[in-house]
Amino acid sequence: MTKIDRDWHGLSDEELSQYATQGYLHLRGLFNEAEVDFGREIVDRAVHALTAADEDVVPYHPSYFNEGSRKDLVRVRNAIAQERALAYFLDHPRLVGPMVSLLGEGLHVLGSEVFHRDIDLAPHEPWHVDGGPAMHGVKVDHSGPSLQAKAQIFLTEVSEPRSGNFLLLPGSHTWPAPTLTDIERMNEQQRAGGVPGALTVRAQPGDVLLFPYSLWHAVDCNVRAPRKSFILRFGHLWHRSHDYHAQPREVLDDLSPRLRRMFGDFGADPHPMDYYKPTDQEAVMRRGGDYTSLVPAPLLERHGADAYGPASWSARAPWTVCNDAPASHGVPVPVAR
Ligand SMILES: O=C(O)CCC(=O)C(=O)O
Repeated sequence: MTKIDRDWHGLSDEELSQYATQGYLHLRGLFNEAEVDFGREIVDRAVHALTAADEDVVPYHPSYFNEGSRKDLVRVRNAIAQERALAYFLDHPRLVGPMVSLLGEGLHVLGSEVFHRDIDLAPHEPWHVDGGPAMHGVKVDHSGPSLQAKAQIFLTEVSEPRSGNFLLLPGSHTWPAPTLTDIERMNEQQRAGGVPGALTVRAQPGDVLLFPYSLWHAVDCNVRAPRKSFILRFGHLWHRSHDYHAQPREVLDDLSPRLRRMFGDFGADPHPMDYYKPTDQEAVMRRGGDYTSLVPAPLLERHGADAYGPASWSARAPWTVCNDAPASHGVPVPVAR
Protein backbone atom coordinates (compact mmCIF):
# COMPACT_ATOMS: atom_id res chain seq x y z
CA MET A 1 0.00 0.00 0.00
CA THR A 2 1.32 3.52 -0.86
CA LYS A 3 2.25 5.64 2.10
CA ILE A 4 0.46 8.99 2.03
CA ASP A 5 2.89 11.55 3.42
CA ARG A 6 0.76 14.70 3.28
CA ASP A 7 1.67 17.83 5.20
CA TRP A 8 -2.04 18.64 5.78
CA HIS A 9 -5.02 17.27 7.70
CA GLY A 10 -8.61 17.70 6.59
CA LEU A 11 -11.68 18.85 8.48
CA SER A 12 -13.51 16.44 10.76
CA ASP A 13 -16.94 15.05 9.80
CA GLU A 14 -18.48 17.29 12.45
CA GLU A 15 -16.80 20.40 11.01
CA LEU A 16 -17.90 19.45 7.49
CA SER A 17 -21.43 18.92 8.72
CA GLN A 18 -21.52 22.35 10.39
CA TYR A 19 -20.29 23.95 7.16
CA ALA A 20 -22.95 22.11 5.15
CA THR A 21 -25.82 23.11 7.46
CA GLN A 22 -24.78 26.59 8.62
CA GLY A 23 -22.85 27.76 5.55
CA TYR A 24 -19.72 28.82 7.42
CA LEU A 25 -17.00 27.56 9.71
CA HIS A 26 -15.14 29.83 12.11
CA LEU A 27 -11.80 28.23 12.98
CA ARG A 28 -10.24 29.91 15.98
CA GLY A 29 -6.44 30.18 16.25
CA LEU A 30 -5.55 28.54 12.94
CA PHE A 31 -2.53 30.83 12.53
CA ASN A 32 -0.10 31.56 15.37
CA GLU A 33 1.00 34.96 16.67
CA ALA A 34 4.19 34.96 14.56
CA GLU A 35 2.15 34.28 11.43
CA VAL A 36 -0.32 37.02 12.32
CA ASP A 37 2.57 39.51 12.62
CA PHE A 38 3.80 38.36 9.20
CA GLY A 39 0.31 38.75 7.73
CA ARG A 40 -0.08 42.28 9.11
CA GLU A 41 3.24 43.23 7.59
CA ILE A 42 2.06 41.95 4.19
CA VAL A 43 -1.16 44.00 4.47
CA ASP A 44 0.77 47.16 5.35
CA ARG A 45 3.19 46.71 2.45
CA ALA A 46 0.43 45.92 -0.07
CA VAL A 47 -1.69 48.86 1.05
CA HIS A 48 1.27 51.21 0.87
CA ALA A 49 2.20 50.00 -2.63
CA LEU A 50 -1.37 50.38 -3.87
CA THR A 51 -1.91 53.83 -2.43
CA ALA A 52 1.48 54.97 -3.80
CA ALA A 53 0.74 53.58 -7.29
CA ASP A 54 -0.98 55.58 -10.03
CA GLU A 55 -3.43 52.83 -10.78
CA ASP A 56 -4.54 49.40 -9.54
CA VAL A 57 -2.74 46.35 -10.85
CA VAL A 58 -6.17 44.88 -11.58
CA PRO A 59 -8.10 47.36 -13.77
CA TYR A 60 -11.43 48.80 -12.65
CA HIS A 61 -14.59 46.77 -13.31
CA PRO A 62 -18.13 48.25 -13.07
CA SER A 63 -19.05 45.67 -10.40
CA TYR A 64 -16.52 47.20 -7.95
CA PHE A 65 -19.02 49.61 -6.22
CA ASN A 66 -17.00 52.83 -6.85
CA GLU A 67 -14.27 51.65 -4.53
CA GLY A 68 -11.82 54.23 -5.87
CA SER A 69 -13.76 57.06 -4.20
CA ARG A 70 -13.89 55.39 -0.77
CA LYS A 71 -11.51 56.57 1.92
CA ASP A 72 -12.39 53.79 4.41
CA LEU A 73 -11.31 50.84 2.27
CA VAL A 74 -8.13 49.66 0.63
CA ARG A 75 -8.64 46.39 -1.22
CA VAL A 76 -5.71 44.91 -3.13
CA ARG A 77 -6.82 42.35 -5.70
CA ASN A 78 -4.51 39.66 -7.11
CA ALA A 79 -2.26 40.46 -4.16
CA ILE A 80 0.06 37.49 -4.86
CA ALA A 81 1.35 39.33 -7.94
CA GLN A 82 2.79 42.12 -5.83
CA GLU A 83 3.26 40.41 -2.45
CA ARG A 84 4.84 37.02 -3.02
CA ALA A 85 4.88 36.44 0.75
CA LEU A 86 1.17 35.72 0.47
CA ALA A 87 2.29 32.33 -0.86
CA TYR A 88 3.12 31.43 2.75
CA PHE A 89 -0.59 31.58 3.62
CA LEU A 90 -1.99 30.17 0.36
CA ASP A 91 0.24 27.09 0.58
CA HIS A 92 -0.04 26.68 4.35
CA PRO A 93 -0.91 23.10 5.33
CA ARG A 94 -3.40 24.33 7.94
CA LEU A 95 -5.32 26.17 5.23
CA VAL A 96 -4.81 23.69 2.38
CA GLY A 97 -6.23 20.85 4.54
CA PRO A 98 -9.62 22.49 5.22
CA MET A 99 -9.88 23.77 1.62
CA VAL A 100 -9.18 20.29 0.18
CA SER A 101 -11.86 18.94 2.53
CA LEU A 102 -14.39 21.44 1.15
CA LEU A 103 -13.47 21.38 -2.54
CA GLY A 104 -11.41 18.27 -3.23
CA GLU A 105 -7.81 17.85 -4.36
CA GLY A 106 -8.28 19.76 -7.64
CA LEU A 107 -7.95 22.96 -5.61
CA HIS A 108 -7.62 26.20 -7.58
CA VAL A 109 -6.80 29.67 -6.21
CA LEU A 110 -9.36 31.97 -7.84
CA GLY A 111 -8.29 35.16 -6.13
CA SER A 112 -6.06 36.61 -3.41
CA GLU A 113 -7.15 39.85 -1.76
CA VAL A 114 -5.73 42.05 0.97
CA PHE A 115 -8.14 44.25 2.96
CA HIS A 116 -7.61 47.32 5.12
CA ARG A 117 -10.93 48.58 6.49
CA ASP A 118 -10.64 51.90 8.29
CA ILE A 119 -13.07 53.67 10.63
CA ASP A 120 -16.46 54.32 8.98
CA LEU A 121 -19.75 54.85 10.80
CA ALA A 122 -21.75 53.46 7.86
CA PRO A 123 -21.87 49.72 7.08
CA HIS A 124 -18.70 48.79 5.19
CA GLU A 125 -20.25 46.43 2.66
CA PRO A 126 -23.92 45.98 1.72
CA TRP A 127 -25.65 42.58 1.94
CA HIS A 128 -24.82 40.39 -1.06
CA VAL A 129 -23.75 36.98 -2.30
CA ASP A 130 -20.64 36.44 -4.43
CA GLY A 131 -20.08 35.32 -8.00
CA GLY A 132 -22.41 37.62 -9.94
CA PRO A 133 -25.51 36.61 -11.92
CA ALA A 134 -23.68 33.71 -13.61
CA MET A 135 -23.45 31.89 -10.29
CA HIS A 136 -26.57 33.11 -8.50
CA GLY A 137 -28.85 30.46 -9.97
CA VAL A 138 -26.41 27.61 -9.40
CA LYS A 139 -27.72 25.33 -6.63
CA VAL A 140 -25.43 23.02 -4.69
CA ASP A 141 -26.92 20.76 -2.03
CA HIS A 142 -23.68 20.72 0.05
CA SER A 143 -23.73 16.94 0.48
CA GLY A 144 -20.59 16.74 -1.68
CA PRO A 145 -17.76 19.12 -2.62
CA SER A 146 -18.50 22.82 -2.56
CA LEU A 147 -18.34 24.94 -5.73
CA GLN A 148 -16.39 27.97 -4.53
CA ALA A 149 -15.30 28.92 -1.04
CA LYS A 150 -13.47 31.83 0.54
CA ALA A 151 -11.14 31.81 3.53
CA GLN A 152 -10.98 35.08 5.40
CA ILE A 153 -7.83 35.27 7.55
CA PHE A 154 -8.26 37.83 10.35
CA LEU A 155 -5.08 39.65 11.35
CA THR A 156 -6.48 42.18 13.84
CA GLU A 157 -8.96 42.05 16.71
CA VAL A 158 -12.59 42.04 15.46
CA SER A 159 -14.13 40.63 18.60
CA GLU A 160 -16.41 43.54 19.51
CA PRO A 161 -19.46 44.42 17.38
CA ARG A 162 -19.11 47.47 15.09
CA SER A 163 -15.45 46.61 14.35
CA GLY A 164 -15.95 46.00 10.62
CA ASN A 165 -17.24 42.52 11.51
CA PHE A 166 -18.25 40.02 8.87
CA LEU A 167 -22.05 39.60 9.13
CA LEU A 168 -23.83 36.50 7.84
CA LEU A 169 -27.18 34.77 7.85
CA PRO A 170 -26.66 31.17 9.02
CA GLY A 171 -28.13 28.66 6.55
CA SER A 172 -28.62 31.26 3.80
CA HIS A 173 -26.11 29.48 1.54
CA THR A 174 -28.97 27.18 0.46
CA TRP A 175 -31.44 30.03 -0.24
CA PRO A 176 -31.95 31.59 -3.66
CA ALA A 177 -29.75 34.66 -4.17
CA PRO A 178 -31.31 37.81 -2.60
CA THR A 179 -33.41 39.97 -4.90
CA LEU A 180 -32.84 43.73 -5.15
CA THR A 181 -35.84 44.20 -2.83
CA ASP A 182 -34.31 41.81 -0.25
CA ILE A 183 -31.03 43.69 -0.44
CA GLU A 184 -32.63 47.12 -0.03
CA ARG A 185 -34.67 45.88 2.94
CA MET A 186 -31.67 44.29 4.63
CA ASN A 187 -29.42 47.31 4.09
CA GLU A 188 -32.15 49.46 5.65
CA GLN A 189 -32.40 47.06 8.62
CA GLN A 190 -28.62 47.10 8.92
CA ARG A 191 -28.54 50.90 9.12
CA ALA A 192 -31.34 50.74 11.71
CA GLY A 193 -29.50 48.31 14.01
CA GLY A 194 -29.28 44.87 12.42
CA VAL A 195 -30.87 42.21 10.21
CA PRO A 196 -33.10 39.65 11.99
CA GLY A 197 -31.20 36.40 12.61
CA ALA A 198 -27.88 37.76 11.38
CA LEU A 199 -24.70 36.63 13.06
CA THR A 200 -21.86 39.02 13.86
CA VAL A 201 -18.58 37.14 13.52
CA ARG A 202 -16.33 38.03 16.45
CA ALA A 203 -12.86 37.15 15.31
CA GLN A 204 -9.46 37.28 16.90
CA PRO A 205 -6.14 37.61 15.07
CA GLY A 206 -5.24 34.20 13.58
CA ASP A 207 -8.87 33.07 13.17
CA VAL A 208 -10.12 31.93 9.78
CA LEU A 209 -13.69 32.06 8.48
CA LEU A 210 -14.64 29.69 5.66
CA PHE A 211 -17.79 30.39 3.61
CA PRO A 212 -19.24 29.59 0.17
CA TYR A 213 -20.14 32.10 -2.57
CA SER A 214 -23.87 31.62 -1.93
CA LEU A 215 -23.86 32.76 1.74
CA TRP A 216 -25.74 36.03 2.32
CA HIS A 217 -23.21 38.36 3.93
CA ALA A 218 -22.24 41.97 4.61
CA VAL A 219 -19.63 43.94 6.56
CA ASP A 220 -20.58 46.03 9.60
CA CYS A 221 -19.50 49.59 10.33
CA ASN A 222 -16.16 50.09 12.04
CA VAL A 223 -16.03 52.53 14.95
CA ARG A 224 -12.89 51.02 16.54
CA ALA A 225 -9.57 50.42 14.72
CA PRO A 226 -8.44 49.52 11.20
CA ARG A 227 -9.37 45.93 10.37
CA LYS A 228 -6.73 43.99 8.42
CA SER A 229 -7.38 40.67 6.72
CA PHE A 230 -6.83 38.49 3.66
CA ILE A 231 -9.61 36.90 1.65
CA LEU A 232 -8.41 33.94 -0.39
CA ARG A 233 -10.89 32.51 -2.86
CA PHE A 234 -10.78 28.87 -3.96
CA GLY A 235 -12.59 26.71 -6.50
CA HIS A 236 -11.82 23.86 -8.86
CA LEU A 237 -9.06 23.67 -11.49
CA TRP A 238 -11.77 23.85 -14.18
CA HIS A 239 -13.02 27.23 -12.87
CA ARG A 240 -12.03 30.63 -14.19
CA SER A 241 -10.33 32.91 -11.69
CA HIS A 242 -11.71 36.26 -10.47
CA ASP A 243 -8.69 38.59 -10.37
CA TYR A 244 -6.13 37.25 -12.87
CA HIS A 245 -6.10 35.43 -16.22
CA ALA A 246 -2.93 33.38 -15.66
CA GLN A 247 -0.11 34.08 -13.23
CA PRO A 248 3.05 35.12 -15.13
CA ARG A 249 6.15 32.95 -15.07
CA GLU A 250 7.96 35.25 -12.62
CA VAL A 251 5.20 34.67 -10.06
CA LEU A 252 4.94 30.91 -10.66
CA ASP A 253 8.72 30.46 -10.41
CA ASP A 254 8.63 31.67 -6.79
CA LEU A 255 6.02 29.08 -5.73
CA SER A 256 6.15 25.43 -4.70
CA PRO A 257 4.94 22.82 -7.25
CA ARG A 258 1.74 22.50 -5.16
CA LEU A 259 0.98 26.21 -5.19
CA ARG A 260 1.85 26.48 -8.90
CA ARG A 261 -0.74 23.78 -9.56
CA MET A 262 -3.22 25.59 -7.28
CA PHE A 263 -2.79 28.56 -9.66
CA GLY A 264 -3.79 26.28 -12.54
CA ASP A 265 -0.27 25.73 -13.89
CA PHE A 266 0.36 22.46 -15.73
CA GLY A 267 3.73 23.42 -17.18
CA ALA A 268 4.69 24.40 -20.71
CA ASP A 269 2.44 22.05 -22.63
CA PRO A 270 -0.83 21.42 -20.79
CA HIS A 271 -3.48 19.08 -22.18
CA PRO A 272 -7.04 20.54 -22.15
CA MET A 273 -8.17 17.51 -20.14
CA ASP A 274 -5.64 18.25 -17.36
CA TYR A 275 -8.03 20.75 -15.75
CA TYR A 276 -10.66 18.01 -15.33
CA LYS A 277 -8.59 14.87 -14.91
CA PRO A 278 -5.06 15.67 -13.81
CA THR A 279 -3.04 12.46 -13.63
CA ASP A 280 -0.61 13.43 -10.86
CA GLN A 281 -2.88 15.54 -8.63
CA GLU A 282 -2.66 13.50 -5.43
CA ALA A 283 1.15 13.48 -5.54
CA VAL A 284 1.42 17.20 -6.34
CA MET A 285 -0.96 18.16 -3.52
CA ARG A 286 0.89 16.21 -0.83
CA ARG A 287 3.38 18.85 0.26
CA GLY A 288 3.84 22.58 -0.05
CA GLY A 289 6.84 24.88 0.04
CA ASP A 290 9.02 26.45 2.69
CA TYR A 291 8.73 30.24 2.45
CA THR A 292 10.80 31.12 5.54
CA SER A 293 13.13 33.16 3.30
CA LEU A 294 10.24 35.57 2.64
CA VAL A 295 9.75 36.35 6.35
CA PRO A 296 11.32 39.72 7.28
CA ALA A 297 14.45 39.40 9.46
CA PRO A 298 13.02 41.31 12.48
CA LEU A 299 10.11 38.83 12.65
CA LEU A 300 12.46 35.85 12.41
CA GLU A 301 14.47 37.34 15.24
CA ARG A 302 11.40 38.03 17.37
CA HIS A 303 9.62 34.70 16.92
CA GLY A 304 12.33 32.27 15.73
CA ALA A 305 12.41 30.51 12.34
CA ASP A 306 10.56 27.46 13.71
CA ALA A 307 7.40 29.54 14.12
CA TYR A 308 7.29 29.82 10.30
CA GLY A 309 8.27 26.35 9.19
CA PRO A 310 7.34 22.68 9.20
CA ALA A 311 8.13 22.40 12.93
CA SER A 312 5.06 24.50 13.71
CA TRP A 313 2.84 22.81 11.08
CA SER A 314 2.86 19.28 12.39
CA ALA A 315 0.18 19.70 15.08
CA ARG A 316 -3.10 18.25 13.93
CA ALA A 317 -5.90 20.82 13.69
CA PRO A 318 -4.66 23.30 16.32
CA TRP A 319 -7.83 25.35 15.83
CA THR A 320 -11.10 25.13 17.72
CA VAL A 321 -14.46 25.64 16.06
CA CYS A 322 -16.06 28.83 17.29
CA ASN A 323 -19.85 28.98 17.46
CA ASP A 324 -20.65 32.68 17.41
CA ALA A 325 -24.19 33.30 18.69
CA PRO A 326 -26.54 35.15 16.31
CA ALA A 327 -27.63 38.59 17.48
CA SER A 328 -31.21 38.56 18.77
CA HIS A 329 -32.83 41.00 16.37
CA GLY A 330 -36.02 38.95 15.99
CA VAL A 331 -37.10 36.42 13.39
CA PRO A 332 -34.64 35.29 10.70
CA VAL A 333 -35.34 35.81 7.00
CA PRO A 334 -37.44 32.76 5.92
CA VAL A 335 -35.68 29.83 4.23
CA ALA A 336 -38.42 28.73 1.82
CA ARG A 337 -39.59 31.38 -0.63
O1 LIG B 1 -14.24 42.16 4.09
C1 LIG B 1 -15.07 41.32 4.37
O2 LIG B 1 -15.23 40.92 5.54
C2 LIG B 1 -15.95 40.68 3.32
C3 LIG B 1 -15.81 41.25 1.97
C4 LIG B 1 -16.89 40.74 1.06
O3 LIG B 1 -18.05 40.98 1.30
C5 LIG B 1 -16.57 39.91 -0.06
O4 LIG B 1 -15.38 39.66 -0.30
O5 LIG B 1 -17.49 39.43 -0.75
